[in-house]
Amino acid sequence: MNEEKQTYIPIEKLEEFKENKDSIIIAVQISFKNDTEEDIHEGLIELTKETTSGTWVEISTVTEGSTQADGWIVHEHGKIGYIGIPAHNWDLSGGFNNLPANIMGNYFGLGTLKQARFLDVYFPPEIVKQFPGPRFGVDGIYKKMGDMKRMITGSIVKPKMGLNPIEWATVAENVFKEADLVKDDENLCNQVFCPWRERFTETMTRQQAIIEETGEPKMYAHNITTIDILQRARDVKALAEELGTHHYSMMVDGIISGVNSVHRLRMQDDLPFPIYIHRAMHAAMTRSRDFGINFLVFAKLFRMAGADYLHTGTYGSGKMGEAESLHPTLEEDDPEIIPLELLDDTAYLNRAITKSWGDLKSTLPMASGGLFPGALPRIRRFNGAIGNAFQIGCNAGGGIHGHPRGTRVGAKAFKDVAVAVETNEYQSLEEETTRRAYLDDFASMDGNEHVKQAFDKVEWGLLV
Ligand code: CAP
Ligand code: MG
Repeated sequence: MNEEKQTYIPIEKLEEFKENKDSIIIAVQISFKNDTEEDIHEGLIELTKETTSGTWVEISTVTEGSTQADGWIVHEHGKIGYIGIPAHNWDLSGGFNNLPANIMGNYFGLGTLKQARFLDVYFPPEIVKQFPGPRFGVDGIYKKMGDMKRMITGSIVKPKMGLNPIEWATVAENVFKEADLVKDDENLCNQVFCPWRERFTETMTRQQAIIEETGEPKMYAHNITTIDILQRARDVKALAEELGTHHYSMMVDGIISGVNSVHRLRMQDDLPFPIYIHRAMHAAMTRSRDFGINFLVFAKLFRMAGADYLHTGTYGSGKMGEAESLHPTLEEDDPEIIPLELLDDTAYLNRAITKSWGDLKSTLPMASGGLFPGALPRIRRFNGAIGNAFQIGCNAGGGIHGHPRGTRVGAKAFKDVAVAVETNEYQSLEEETTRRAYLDDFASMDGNEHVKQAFDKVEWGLLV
């Protein structure tokens, strides 16, 4: 079967959706035997049995009642199968810990399958409404950021490991003097060289002074990915209360800690702080075209579980190898069919975590990974094309600390570009050439040398 011709039909657009909308539906792409239509159908039967109630051979222990847990094929589309799973197969009392084995479990290991990619999932409203979703959501986060009418600009302190608390907080302070958000990196938590209490105290003390001096909203996403996340969160809250500050989010490496950990954190009403989900390790599962899980699945689960912020890629503007471009398809509201590769696009992910979904608030997309000041105009354009305008957070580590004039100036360049692309004049420019000319003129103005240095830096440049 011809791979590049494979398209994807969103689950809710299937002709059979209506009669299956009270069940869980998963979309999986497989390769089986010679990939004829018959082979794919046979492979999907194997997969359906393995992920619901069956096994590799017929068994004598099936009862009339046990068929209530059987799965079925809803629709077949090339090498993609849409599989119905009874909603009661998810033991909701088990939270997200009982879900993966039902929708992304054994079938990846079936020796008969030559490919198994879990592309997408649909949950019936009866299930979705059992989950809290983000406590703040995009609007709540922007409210915390003073309802700024631009992209939220942030930085990851670099070097990501090895600095002592004073050194780390000093880098953070220089970011806070100009930009909005600072975060711990994915592997920094409570190492001996940078204990969390000292880092949090030094950082928040400096942050508080800048907030008092400038009146500007700031946010520190502090990594609490540890053995007992809830205890750490409570210890952080107690320390913050001692310091008299609350401008922080609880950052969790969500893939590593598990969606259930995020859900449990969200359910703590004595911890009413934003939850920031970093997705470290996701690429071990999401990049392979052979066996893996599309990040879209995790994005939906993290939104259900309560993620206020979620890393979802950079619309192909950064270092994490997304060879992606926004497909015109997404400029339509609700496409009937899309190119399969669009499922991995930041654009599709960001649409999924911000569009209306039951009573769940939206999750703020965070773009990160090889960003720099000149990358922001393109991100803003793509984010606008899916209808989200300036509502996105953009983080740069190397793209701020690598500025020729250091962190503070790099952070200023990053923030100043985010401001520049929000002018009505810039937003009215249709052509790439006129957008580039506008920003080059902006960078050439007196006082904007720091922006010009960023645009001129050979590893950075300007993407419009
Ligand atoms: C970026 C980053 C981010 C990843 C996240 C890093 O640093 O801090 O964690 O890029 O990627 O450690 O690489 P730079 P994603 O800005 O210096 O690249 O959002 O795709 O999960
Ligand atoms: Mg990082």
